[in-house]
Amino acid sequence: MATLIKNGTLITASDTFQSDILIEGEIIVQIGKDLTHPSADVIDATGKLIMPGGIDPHVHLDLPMFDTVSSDDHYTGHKAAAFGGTTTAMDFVVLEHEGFKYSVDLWMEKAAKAAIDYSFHMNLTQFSDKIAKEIPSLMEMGIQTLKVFTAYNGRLRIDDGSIFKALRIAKENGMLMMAHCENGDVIETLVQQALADGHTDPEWHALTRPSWGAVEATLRMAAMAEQADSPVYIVHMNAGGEVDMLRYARERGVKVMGETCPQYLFFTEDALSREDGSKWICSPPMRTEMDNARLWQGLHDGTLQTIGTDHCPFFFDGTQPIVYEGKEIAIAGKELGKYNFTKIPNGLPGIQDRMPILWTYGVQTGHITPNQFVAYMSTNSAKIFGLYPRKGALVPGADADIVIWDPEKRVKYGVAQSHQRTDYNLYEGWELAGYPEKVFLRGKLIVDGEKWLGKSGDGQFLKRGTGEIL
Ligand code: DUC
Ligand code: ZN
Ligand code: ZN
Repeated sequence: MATLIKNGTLITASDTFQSDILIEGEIIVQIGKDLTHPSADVIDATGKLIMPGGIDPHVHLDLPMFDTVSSDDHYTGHKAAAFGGTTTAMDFVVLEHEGFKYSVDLWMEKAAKAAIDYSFHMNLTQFSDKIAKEIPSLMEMGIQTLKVFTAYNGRLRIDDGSIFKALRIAKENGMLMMAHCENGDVIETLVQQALADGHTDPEWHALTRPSWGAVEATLRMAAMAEQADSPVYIVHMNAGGEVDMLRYARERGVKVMGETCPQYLFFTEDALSREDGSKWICSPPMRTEMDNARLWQGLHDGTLQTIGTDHCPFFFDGTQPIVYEGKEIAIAGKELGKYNFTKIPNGLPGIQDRMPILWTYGVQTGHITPNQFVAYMSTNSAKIFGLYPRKGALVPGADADIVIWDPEKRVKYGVAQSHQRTDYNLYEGWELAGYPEKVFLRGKLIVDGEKWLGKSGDGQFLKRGTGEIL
């Protein structure tokens, strides 16, 4: 089976040019002008933009949290991703006491229903000599990344000494450490104090997680990475001061990279004071307009490398079912913390929203160029996470993960347009100019306008090798 996409404008991380693309089977085989093929399906892409499928480096599908689970699984989350132009998603494996292999097998079972390609990062939430010895086995499983937490004392956090040892092991094995940067000790103290003082509203989520913790933990991670001579990738950067720390460290040659997420670019902690404030509860929290602006600056000048979503949706009101693919479904959500902000499940929807929202409100507004858009949405993640040039590139030999983008399409966005399995959307009523029209996963058309042509099981697990340091 062959598909010939004619007369589109290709946008890559470095160039913009008119060209045709020929796909045979799952692969891009030719890029050039005036291509022909005797039997290909021909798509006229005049006036359309052609980009590599998006890669979301940070999602949490089917993740147990508090007394519930994130409301998108590896099928519904992937379907939503595809409608937003994303064809690869990277999820985080929960480390069980039985060890890495057991934990990965569990996540593989959950992900068997995948509808786009996917890979895993391993949460390194326990550390011992035994675990240290087993870390290299992750590379054999195709998992090149470990995530550590400097917050969530007694649950997910490991101490700095263990992080430092793990950084050295990562370095020896060509692996990459990812870090969730906040100050767990300060947070624990502030949360206890807030509850003792009777503060239970959502705004206290942000007030008990000050941005200074994120800033100093980012510098601390960069410093440990430098001392271990190992790279580190800071996830979900949310504070302007974190961008400063990243810039400071990178200017000194430290191999530190950074990811931000749309919610930290568009919203502030003020959202938590709304009547429906729990919709915006995520960790780390959103900050101030000044932080939004400094994160944009970090993207504009290339201090940051990627935009992920941290997609971890919950229902706003999980007592009221919604209809998804013709069936009613309700999953306990934010209402669990109605009387106590510490019981509100942490996380937001965003896997479908990321590319359309960033196109209109990032590219059209001049914060980033179209080429930076492709770099942040796809190519840089492919490079950092060891998938390039199979993914994230429009070149012969690459997987034919392709988005045909209609720059003229106008959409009033919101929960009605979204396939994310939850009852709200953060961008309700936002006007979009430009939207994905057709999405290919390894040569197969899976989204055609409003039509879903993908299916559960279409997605493949991607074994990853050592990536690049950007
Ligand atoms: N933050 C969230 O808000 N949800 C899931 C995990 C995380 O780090
Ligand atoms: Zn995190
Ligand atoms: Zn996360």
